[in-house]
Amino acid sequence: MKVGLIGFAGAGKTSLFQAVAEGAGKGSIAAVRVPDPRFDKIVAQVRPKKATPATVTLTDDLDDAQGGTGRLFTQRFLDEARKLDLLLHVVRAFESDVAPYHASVDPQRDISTIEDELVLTDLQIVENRLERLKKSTTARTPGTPDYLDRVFFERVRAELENGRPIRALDLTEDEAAIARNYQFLSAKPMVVALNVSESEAGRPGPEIQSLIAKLGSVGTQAFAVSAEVEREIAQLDPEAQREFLADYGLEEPASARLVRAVYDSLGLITFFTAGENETRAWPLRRGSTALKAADTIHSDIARGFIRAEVVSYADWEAAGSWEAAVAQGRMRLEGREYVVQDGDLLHIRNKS
Ligand SMILES: Nc1nc2c(ncn2[C@@H]2O[C@H](COP(=O)(O)OP(=O)(O)O)[C@@H](O)[C@H]2O)c(=O)[nH]1
Ligand SMILES: [Mg+2]
Repeated sequence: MKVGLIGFAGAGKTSLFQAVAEGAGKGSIAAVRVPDPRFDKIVAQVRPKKATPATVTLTDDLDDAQGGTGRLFTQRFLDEARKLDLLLHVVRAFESDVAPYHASVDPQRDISTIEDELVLTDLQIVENRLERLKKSTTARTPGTPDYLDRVFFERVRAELENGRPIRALDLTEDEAAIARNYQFLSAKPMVVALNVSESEAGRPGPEIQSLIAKLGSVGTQAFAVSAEVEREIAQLDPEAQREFLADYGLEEPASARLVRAVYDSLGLITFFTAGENETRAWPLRRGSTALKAADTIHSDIARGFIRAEVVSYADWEAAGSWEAAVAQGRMRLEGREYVVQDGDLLHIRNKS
């Protein structure tokens, strides 16, 4: 899953990136580990040669949104943003005498400005497409792909004109497929990181809290973070990290909050494969089948799929090991249509 940081210059994108890339700060792409105590327990029990946690790919290589007049997004930004699975909007919510910003600090304004521009960008694509469909005779013939596009785009145009992002619409499977096909930016899930001042690092003020609640009520995950504080903490050794987090009243580092918001927004769950050579945690879209899980591991395993051996995490934990769970009759054999549950341990029997 590819997540890109977007926002104005000086909002704190690079600071947040460095905080969650564990202080490494090398390059602008990082595999951010998904914190999961269940995975840690499985690894401690299995003691595999290699333990691979689930990760989310975070990139900080998009152009800054341009403050002032003119277009907000560069062409390069648009091209890169279309490839992302999720947009993570870093919003400036801290005052500073030393770090410049193009305007006064106003998180709500910045959120609306960026959202409006995403909507406008999609609206132009929709209008261009409708213009071309006007000339198509098949667009007037029910059942043709052009016809379906036209009906869908006319509805989307009306919504976009009212400032509603495509992600806020209830789409059928077919409509969602069209939206994906066109890589609409306002259709992509968005998470908002409110970059607050040091003093609010652990306990954001009432304004920030109500903004988070407001965003949540329209289905946008948001969290507060002090990128500066977290970047400094990330550079410490683990022991000192825990102390400083506690001092700020933080229960977990920024990376954990970020990943949780991303996971929720994308509708992801985690399943595990507990091999002696490699034990691994895998992100998977909620509602996916065992066949899809097999394909996530390797397309060959999906092709040769016979059955999935499944132990739920609760059963694994109660039994203490895979073998014990099997001995207690807790291992189930499931077919390709089985809907994988969060925490399932899977072993795919396959012909490959
Ligand atoms: N006081 C304060 N300064 C911050 C914070 N986050 C970022 N900055 C500063 O703001 C400036 C811009 O931050 P940067 O991460 O480069 O923003 P970007 O342009 O969005 O990548 C830098 O000087 C940072 O040190 C914060 O939470 N508090
Ligand atoms: Mg930057």
